[in-house]
Amino acid sequence: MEGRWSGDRIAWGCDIRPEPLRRTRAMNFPRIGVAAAFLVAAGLTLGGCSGSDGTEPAAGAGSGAVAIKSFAYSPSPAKVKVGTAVTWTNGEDIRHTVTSGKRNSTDGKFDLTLDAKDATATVTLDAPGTFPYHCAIHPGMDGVIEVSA
Ligand SMILES: [Cu+2]
Repeated sequence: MEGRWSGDRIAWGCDIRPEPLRRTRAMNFPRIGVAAAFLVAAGLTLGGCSGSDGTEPAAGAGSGAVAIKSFAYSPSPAKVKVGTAVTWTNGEDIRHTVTSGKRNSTDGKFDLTLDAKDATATVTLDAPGTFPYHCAIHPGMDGVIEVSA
């Protein structure tokens, strides 16, 4: 479908437009955060328009949204396609981390802290694979991201 200018935006056949980029809390890596926020906005736009351009997520691939609640990550595994931003949102007023690698073999790919309720953190993985992570504060709080090509 061809885009056409309509006022201050390009109309793609649906009225969903990306929200303005919001600063997220607990952003230890501002550059990654801004890029990821843009990817999230773009992803939402495409998701809202999926009927018009025919692009649907691969079977089983999700939006990349992961909730933290009751000392657990949900969903886990979180299944995304390469390049999809994975965004964690802290659902409780307890500090958690999203630390890559297994608990006893942290691999240093990412290490994010979500200080309190509604804090978010985002990572975009550019290679397929299975990426375990954990909360460095709470034993037993473990998650997995599965990235497909
Ligand atoms: Cu935790």
